[in-house]
Amino acid sequence: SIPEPQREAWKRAQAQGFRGKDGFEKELVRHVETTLARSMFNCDEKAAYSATSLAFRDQLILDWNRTQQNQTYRDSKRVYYLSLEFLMGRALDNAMLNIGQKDTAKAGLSELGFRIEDIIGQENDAALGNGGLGRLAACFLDSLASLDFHAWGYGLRYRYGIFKQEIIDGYQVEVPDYWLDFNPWEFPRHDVTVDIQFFGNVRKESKEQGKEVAIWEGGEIVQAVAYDVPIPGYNTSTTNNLRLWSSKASGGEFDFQKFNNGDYESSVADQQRAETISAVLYPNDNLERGKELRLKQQYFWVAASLHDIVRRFKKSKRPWKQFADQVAIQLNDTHPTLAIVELQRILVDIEGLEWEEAWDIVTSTFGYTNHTVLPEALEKWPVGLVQHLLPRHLQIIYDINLYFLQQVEKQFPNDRDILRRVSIIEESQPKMVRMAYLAIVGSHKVNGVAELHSDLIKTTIFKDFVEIYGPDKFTNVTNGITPRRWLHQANPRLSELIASKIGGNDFLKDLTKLNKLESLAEDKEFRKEWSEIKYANKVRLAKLIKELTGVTVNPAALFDIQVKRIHEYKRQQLNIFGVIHRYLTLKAMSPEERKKQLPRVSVFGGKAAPGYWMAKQIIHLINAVGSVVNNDADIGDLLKVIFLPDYNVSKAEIITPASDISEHISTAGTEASGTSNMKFVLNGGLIIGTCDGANIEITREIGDNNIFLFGNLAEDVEDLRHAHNYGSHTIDPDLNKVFEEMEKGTFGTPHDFSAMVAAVRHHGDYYLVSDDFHSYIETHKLVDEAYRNQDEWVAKCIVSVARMGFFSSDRCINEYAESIWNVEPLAVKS
Ligand code: GPQ
Repeated sequence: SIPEPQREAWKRAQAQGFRGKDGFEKELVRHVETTLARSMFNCDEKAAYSATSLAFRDQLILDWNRTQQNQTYRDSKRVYYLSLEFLMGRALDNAMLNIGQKDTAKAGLSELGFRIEDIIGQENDAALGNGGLGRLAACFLDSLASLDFHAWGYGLRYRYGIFKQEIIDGYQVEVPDYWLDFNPWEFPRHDVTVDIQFFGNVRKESKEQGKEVAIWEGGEIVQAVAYDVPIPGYNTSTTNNLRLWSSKASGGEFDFQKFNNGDYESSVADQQRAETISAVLYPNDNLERGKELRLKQQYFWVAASLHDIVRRFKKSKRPWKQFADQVAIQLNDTHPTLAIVELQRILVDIEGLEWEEAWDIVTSTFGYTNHTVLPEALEKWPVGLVQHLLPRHLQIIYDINLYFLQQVEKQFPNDRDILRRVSIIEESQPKMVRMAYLAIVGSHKVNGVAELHSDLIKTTIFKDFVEIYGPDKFTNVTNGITPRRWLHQANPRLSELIASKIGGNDFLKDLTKLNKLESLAEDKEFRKEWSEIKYANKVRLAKLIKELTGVTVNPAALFDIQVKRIHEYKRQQLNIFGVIHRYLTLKAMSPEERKKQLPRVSVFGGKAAPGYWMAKQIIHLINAVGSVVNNDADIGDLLKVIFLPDYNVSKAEIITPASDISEHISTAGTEASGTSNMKFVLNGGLIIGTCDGANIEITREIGDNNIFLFGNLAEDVEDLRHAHNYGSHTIDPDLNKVFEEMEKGTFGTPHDFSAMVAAVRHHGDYYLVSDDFHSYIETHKLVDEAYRNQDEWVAKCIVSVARMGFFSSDRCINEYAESIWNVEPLAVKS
């Protein structure tokens, strides 16, 4: 720190952001000419993007500095959101809007010869996530900053984000996403490093008074380097931090010892091995595959983050018993569960606390969010692997389990089986560590992400734990989305129209204010403006479709959209079977009859995990159906089937505002919440969906006459599955016709799709596609009918938007703050 007498000079020289259009232009040109070493003679759009971003980054970092200084000075309780995924998308547009300087930039760029949309379009998405879970984390960061919470995100700085998807001959091909060639949004902190240990042995050493301490030694060290990403709040100077860790060989660039011994190649190999840890995001959604490198990633990230958090706490010189008053750590799913073990290790082995005292601190610090009930997604690690990689942690896990089971045994003295059921160690071959159980035992609160989901975890996968801890440990926080990105940024015209009618932009910070729209649903003039915006958004999507697939679609058609990860439980197969049914129905009509039908565009988008064969077959079928239907002269505009390649956040910003209807049709009880359902409704689209996840609460909020619900209920799923396997299983006759057509070769080699058909006919139809098919088709008929009455349709859309206030991620962050973290917002004082 600079001594007092010199501080005046610092203050005089203080960095200042730009002001106004001229100030922005000056900064932009300065960055082009100095930072980028270019000039007006070779400044292309990429360079203009870079310079614009640097100008805004400068602005953000000044606010970031002030926020961090302020938060350090106030030293109030901080929230740490640990997530292996942050699906941020693009930063520039968001930064401009949150700072409130987009118009300035637009005018400045225009004077300098650029269109702002082209410049925004230069940015690579920061795609450090798979789907909903990662995007939720990104929305939460936006809300935490916008609401002035003192909060940091911690994650990994993957060199490769989620792969880019190409469609070749109708099949998904994965291409690496090397997104870091130029990333102006991160600040490398080469001075903030943590050494992370792996492997080695544990030795016990006796200390005074017969006390034993564990010493973990040997093994190897990998260095974690911090990269900070500023997170601007909307219309506030609070700028929070997302700290991403990157792995590097420890001891500088490489091992000089080895180098001097003439072992140059192996020192380079060590270096590369260390760097592999943060190299790539695992591309699985709702699936855990138990790879050693994934466990290494988890520990590397968790250990670096905890070291950082503890270091910050220790600076305040408070006693340890105040730790949980100063620190709340939220575990985004079980991926960071080792943080529980690591904090216990730090407190007991390094800081010398007694086990019980340490454990009290640990359990008061952590909260755990569960995002799925799917068994294949629940993390388990082989005991042998944990033992090898983290020998001391395995001992601590065993001790945690021992004390936990002793307590359970006392509580249920006559129940032997409960111990087996709830043990953190599954006594299988090989033995496994059940991470969700460890997360529950080590946290003070466990939450699901929608009401149905939170009820389900209490009655199914975590039932025994409700018996043990009582129901209060388990709670619900229904997911939400940030209206800044998902309305204001993605749909600027709608945002502007709303603002002009309800008295300004306040709704972007208090989304319940949208309710003032409700009375406008019957206003003819307003409905017209509303429809024009929807139409323009559809034109924008039609353009993207043309660019990416070559297919021309009619923007006047009903746009029916399903975009999300491809998964059997999300049932894109139900959708495409329904599309085939529609095609067959149209083909069977006379030309006169056909003329009366409503034109439709069925849009699909989403990535399949590279190892998920069935999901890839579904993509192939969608494309195969598209190439037949889109080229059938009998059909023309009446039906188009589009698979949009490489669905990501920036494409979602174009797709979401353009839907008339979107599909959220998971088998009841399988989709924990879903969040794109909220985005579509907020953008004035209606939805067709099952009684699952947040669809249920959306229905409660907007009214059941504004949503198209269909299908079996979660409570009936088990019986239906049982009947498929042990009774007679008859397939819906309309679905059978669809299958027969596929088997005739109408969409290419029948063999290509035989597994998808067999899954329904012969393998128990686990996802209830046949059971729900009839009501799905019937409900789509209702959609067509409703769409014909445009006045009523638009009124439904307006009323729905008016009632979506509940689904802001601001509401959800306030709930976490109150019921789990016990923190209050504190704005930066200027
Ligand atoms: N979710 Cl476990 C993911 O995106 N990936 C995962 O690995 C798991 C859950 C989703 C979940 O499927 C959605 O229903 C939720 O809306 C979302 O998490 C956020 O909670």
